[in-house]
Amino acid sequence: MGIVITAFERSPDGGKGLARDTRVRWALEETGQPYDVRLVSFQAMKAPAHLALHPFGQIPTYEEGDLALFETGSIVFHLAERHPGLFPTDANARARAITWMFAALNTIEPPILDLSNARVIERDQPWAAERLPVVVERIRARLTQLATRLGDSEWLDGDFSAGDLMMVSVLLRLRPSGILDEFPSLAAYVARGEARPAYQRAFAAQLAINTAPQSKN
Ligand code: GTB
Repeated sequence: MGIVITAFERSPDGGKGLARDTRVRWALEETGQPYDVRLVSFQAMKAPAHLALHPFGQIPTYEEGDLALFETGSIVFHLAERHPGLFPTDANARARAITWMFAALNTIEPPILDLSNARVIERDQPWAAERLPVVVERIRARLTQLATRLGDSEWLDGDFSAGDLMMVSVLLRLRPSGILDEFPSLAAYVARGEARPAYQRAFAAQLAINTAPQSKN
């Protein structure tokens, strides 16, 4: 069996590429791995067959032979480790690329997720209006630090790596908020990521699914 990932049958973003299968597709494209996609509905995600693959009932999952993975960090790490294209060969540079993957997922993504939660899930809470500016300021503080480190470099540490793939993927989620545009160097960094042919292929593949006419069954 080749590689099979799961994705939303219909992403709530309508194909903007913000659902997390896009970063896995991107890693597969960067490493030149062919893959198939199994589309799942929200209902199917919570059913036993999918829960056996993903204990939290989410997408994406990754299957390759008898290996089943969940968590995009783990999936991208797996691909970067097994195939050339996403990790440097030098051991220390590789360790730093892994560090940036963790930084993206553990330091930058959490406040960005807080913003989504504040805007959507917590919107009707009596304290929502007070919380929102606090969350936005926390993001700005992190982006200021990240922009300082990036400086005028093309990528975070030498050549493009899995660390950049993850960081760009995480930052993309901010674009609809307008906050990314407050940081021109980071907006340009994200645009460089999006311009990569592998990203373009990944984006086009998820867009095709999310804009295809829906079956009436
Ligand atoms: N930590 C996990 C990982 O990195 O793999 C998180 C996985 C995750 O949150 N998956 C989401 C999911 O399955 C889809 S990506 N949610 C369904 C559920 O939990 O029931 C999150 C997402 C959803 C929608 C948009 N959007 O519409 O813009 C963006 C991102």
